[in-house]
Amino acid sequence: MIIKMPSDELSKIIEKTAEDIKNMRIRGAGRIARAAVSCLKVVAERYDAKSVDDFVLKLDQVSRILLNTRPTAVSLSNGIRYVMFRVLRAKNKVSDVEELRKLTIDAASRFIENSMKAIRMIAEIGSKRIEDGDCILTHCHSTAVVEIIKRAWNEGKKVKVYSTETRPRFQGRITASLLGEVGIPVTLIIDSAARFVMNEVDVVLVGADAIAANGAVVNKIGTSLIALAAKEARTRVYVAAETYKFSPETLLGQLIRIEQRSPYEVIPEEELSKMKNVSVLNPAFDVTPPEYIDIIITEKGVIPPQAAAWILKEEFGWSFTKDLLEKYMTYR
Ligand code: RUB
Repeated sequence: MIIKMPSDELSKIIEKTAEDIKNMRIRGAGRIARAAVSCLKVVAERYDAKSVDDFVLKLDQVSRILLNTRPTAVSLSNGIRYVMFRVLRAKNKVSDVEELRKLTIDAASRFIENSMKAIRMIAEIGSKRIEDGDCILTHCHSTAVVEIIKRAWNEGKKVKVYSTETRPRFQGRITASLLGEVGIPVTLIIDSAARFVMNEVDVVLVGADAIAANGAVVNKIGTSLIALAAKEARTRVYVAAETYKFSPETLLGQLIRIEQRSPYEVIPEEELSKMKNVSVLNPAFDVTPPEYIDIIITEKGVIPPQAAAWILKEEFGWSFTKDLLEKYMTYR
């Protein structure tokens, strides 16, 4: 049964989700996408719409609020598109708001279910690429990576892990504690120690926030330096990413926007204010070129980065230009 909610209460839920994503209380590309789509689902369930147009307008407004939270996570825009594409396609065909409401709730639930299933598949496929005795280096905190390593461990592979602390927000501590909890030996290192340990490492395994059509991977700042050190040491680099992290815009030559965060994540405001002529640059992500990546592990299987365009074709079809612009790029 649909329980409608007063609009100010609903606004609070929307604002809280957007704030939680922006402030990184909800973080990691997959979780961001699921949280945004869950928010659309709550709006669909609870908004007291006067008409079909009013319902669509509300979903559209909420989509835009959510899209403004973290610009790099393509999973977020792809999640919103997944739902909104279906809403816009059905809008003129449904008999009333309730029919569209149901369709929206179903689409949102399906995206969330598929996303959870994708992580399980990635864990299953990715763990096959880990061998007994492997030393794995990871950076930041990726759910997909943690699930692969845990699965490999549960299959009896005695791995050990180096986890970078991941300045400035220290997500590496989350990775270390999640892996440590299940018994995996983890060594926390400062980010700049990656090259120091690289000769010992068998596999660098990282997640992704976005993947471009040419196979370039956008992930936590520092990933590209680690990949560079890995290439020098002839260490393999694996990326674990659900297919909804692949960016359709990049097929049309657009670049993925890199989020710039507050300088005060790097240095406290009081300290910075005492310095003369010093400013701070705090990009949240960087781009690792495809030549530095051996494989991308997706829920559809393992691909070389050069096959990223194939994944996009599977997801979005080959009509890159007019259709793609009209159907998928309204929400970005
Ligand atoms: C998180 C990060 C993760 C990817 C993949 O950055 O870079 O490697 O998002 O994560 P932030 P997942 O902490 O700034 O969100 O596999 O969980 O989607």
